[in-house]
Amino acid sequence: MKHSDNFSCFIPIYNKDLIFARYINIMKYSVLIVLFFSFSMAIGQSQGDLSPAESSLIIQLKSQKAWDDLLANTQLQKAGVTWKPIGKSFSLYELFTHKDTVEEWKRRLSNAPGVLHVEHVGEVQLRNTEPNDELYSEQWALPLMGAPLAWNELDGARTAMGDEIVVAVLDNGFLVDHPDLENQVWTNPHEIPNNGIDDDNNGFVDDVHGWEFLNDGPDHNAGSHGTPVAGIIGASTNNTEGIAGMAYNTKLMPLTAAANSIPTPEIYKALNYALDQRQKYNSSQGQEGSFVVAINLSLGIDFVFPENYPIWCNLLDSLGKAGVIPVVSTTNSPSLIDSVGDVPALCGTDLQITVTKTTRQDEKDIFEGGYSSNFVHLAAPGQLIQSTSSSGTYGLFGGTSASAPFVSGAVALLYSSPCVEFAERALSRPYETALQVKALILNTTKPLPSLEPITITGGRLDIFEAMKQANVSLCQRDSNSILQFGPSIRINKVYPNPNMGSVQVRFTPITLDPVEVRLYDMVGRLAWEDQLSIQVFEAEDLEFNLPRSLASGTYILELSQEGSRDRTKIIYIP
Ligand SMILES: [Ca+2]
Ligand SMILES: [Ca+2]
Ligand SMILES: [Ca+2]
Repeated sequence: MKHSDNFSCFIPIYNKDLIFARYINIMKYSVLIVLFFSFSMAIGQSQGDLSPAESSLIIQLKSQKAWDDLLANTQLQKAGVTWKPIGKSFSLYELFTHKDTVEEWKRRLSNAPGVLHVEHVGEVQLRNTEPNDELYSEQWALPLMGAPLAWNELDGARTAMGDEIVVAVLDNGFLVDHPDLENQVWTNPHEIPNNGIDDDNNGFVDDVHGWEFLNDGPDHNAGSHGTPVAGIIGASTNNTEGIAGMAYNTKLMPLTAAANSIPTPEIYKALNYALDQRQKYNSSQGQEGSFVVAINLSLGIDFVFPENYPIWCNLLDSLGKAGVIPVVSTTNSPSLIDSVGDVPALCGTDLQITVTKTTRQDEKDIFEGGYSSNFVHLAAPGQLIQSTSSSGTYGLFGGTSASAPFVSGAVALLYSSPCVEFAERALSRPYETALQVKALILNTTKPLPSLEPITITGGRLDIFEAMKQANVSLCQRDSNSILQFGPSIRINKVYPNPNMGSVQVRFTPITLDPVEVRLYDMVGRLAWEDQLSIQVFEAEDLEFNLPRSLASGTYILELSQEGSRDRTKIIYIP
């Protein structure tokens, strides 16, 4: 039935029951519609079946009088727009119009006198990210690290540019058809299954879901170690089954070295497999390979040093250069690893993150877990961890092997940050971007006294804190200013901005030493510099005058202390 919205001008609509009444009346008086076709709508004719409140706007006015004036001066009624008040004291109304005309009404009403704001009706989601997985209530470690809050923003599935995020799981295999893992298993998009051909030319025939390196084939065994590791990283989350995984919705690439004691050549082949996937992805801008962002190594050799295994360290370094963060469990022996030896923990490559374990009490486990203020970056829970098991069910898992997967999952989550610039850089500058992600994880750990002297950060993984800072650190900041780990100077506010010469900067210094202030023009030339002393250690206000000789325009203001710097844009209008 074609119709004109004009008709409804005869039916004052003030509540939803009456909207229904509008429907009834339309049916009843449909013959009248023809008569009112001649009413020209103020902003075009609507088509299609009439339904109540096809689309709606909310309008806020300066006063009730403004609303009355609006009604008098616009042809809201004639055009078939209906409304109902929202509350009495704010001059707020919800307007109902046809979806074809809603944008035009929004534009017109926004410009009308006495109108403060016009907005579309939004759908509000309950901020309940606690997943519905059956065993979630037993997964104490996830809320401790703020995972449910981080899941408000991050799901680990894709980058802002749509790249599918993959974590490689180098382990003794995981049960790929486990009900909580089967949907998370990575599928090689460039390999046709079971045709006996190495379609993507990576040296592995029919490697549709990764590779098993002991028997050299595409089928994986169900490792009693690899299965819980995979589940902690990325079990299907919010699927009413089993557990939640840290990475919520990331793909898991099984790289299986099918034994409990794995010869290093198998490890190296697996590292090469992941490296090849990511290098191809980088060089082809996503046309080939896969976007592997981390490789989980809940494994190692105790009582050896990097000089015994330089090739292993070298491969981890190459992975880092390609943008793959190696996440490594330190030994379960409660030892200072610098002294006793631990590979690959001691490789200490740029990108690697080495993890020890904390207990149910959120303390360093004194009975288990290596430590080092030079090589172990942080801790994550590693005791009484509920995860997927190789029998196809669930069970408790523990040790540093349970800790590293939480960090791998966190890396994957951060790559799903809703920032296009970051996602673009992840392909054009994979190494620098991965360094940013590593720095973000390390800079946002929860400080714990028991970790303070014996790890690099003195803290335990806090993914919510990392998520909160991701938008600033990964997205807006000049990447150079956050590549270093450690205390960093922060510009909190510049005012007024634009300014006419006198600038106040509120910032957080890292020492009481003088701060270097520099101004660069938009092509990066130094326009002015000074050194200013500061008074207090907390947030500090710095006030200075820019030279009168400076041309008006936009500049980059940089504050630096001890190699740490922060920058922001300022506009100077002398
Ligand atoms: Ca292949
Ligand atoms: Ca094939
Ligand atoms: Ca689940």
